[in-house]
Amino acid sequence: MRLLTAPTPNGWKVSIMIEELREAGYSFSDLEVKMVDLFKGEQFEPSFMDVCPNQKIPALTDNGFNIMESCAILQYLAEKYPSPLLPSELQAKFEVMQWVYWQAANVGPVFGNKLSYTRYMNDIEPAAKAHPLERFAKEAQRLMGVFSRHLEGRSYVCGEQFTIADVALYPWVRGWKWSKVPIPDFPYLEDWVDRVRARPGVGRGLGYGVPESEIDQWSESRKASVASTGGAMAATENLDRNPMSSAGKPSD
Ligand SMILES: N[C@@H](CCC(=O)N[C@@H](CS)C(=O)NCC(=O)O)C(=O)O
Repeated sequence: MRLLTAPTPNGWKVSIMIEELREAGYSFSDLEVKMVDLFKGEQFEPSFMDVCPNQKIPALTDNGFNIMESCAILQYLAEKYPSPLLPSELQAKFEVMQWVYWQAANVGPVFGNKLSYTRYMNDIEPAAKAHPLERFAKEAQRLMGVFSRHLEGRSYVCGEQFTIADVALYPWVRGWKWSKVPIPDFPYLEDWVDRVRARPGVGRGLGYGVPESEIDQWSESRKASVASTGGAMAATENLDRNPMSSAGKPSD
């Protein structure tokens, strides 16, 4: 099995999953982890695009089968390696899956956009950022309100059992200081972040591609390096990196 990843929220979902499955007794002795250098643009190289046509990490190859999209990879691993991370009974399973979909459709894109306008969009005037910043900040706040209300009386997303719904949500929510989404405004989120962080598998998963001393507290030089990587990736002109773009470009 080969994991193509990078030290980012979507990448950490899968590395946390692998380490949680190790906690559940699976060995992953054949696992090869390849760090993809997003700053150098390795996600646009043909060898990466053969595995992941969407040009974004993470991606996984398992016995010749390629799979992309972090949450699809979580479900694939959860079904291949049965454990309490994903119940098999239909309704219990979909109690988990609805939150996985909620993360993929809402928290990931909204936090990603909020983060881009907060930290990375240095090539545009502050006035041009004002509307998207307000929009994504308000939606991120609304989502965290939904999540906090749901967590009342629960240790994890689906009750007392840690599942792939927690795995999918945690890397984005833990980065609230970086994306400047003030989760301390909500009563149950910080406790959940601390509870998830305390799990040994989660700690090891967060260490993929990151020096141990920087797992919880980035150095100033790391912040600057992540900001410049993010800045290059978020730049609107770089959205055009599609081999078909000149042929397929819509006219205004
Ligand atoms: N929906 C995708 C999103 C993946 C994604 O946005 N990955 C980012 C890193 S967190 C990436 O590879 N960015 C590179 C780029 O945008 O060029 C997933 O969940 O896997």
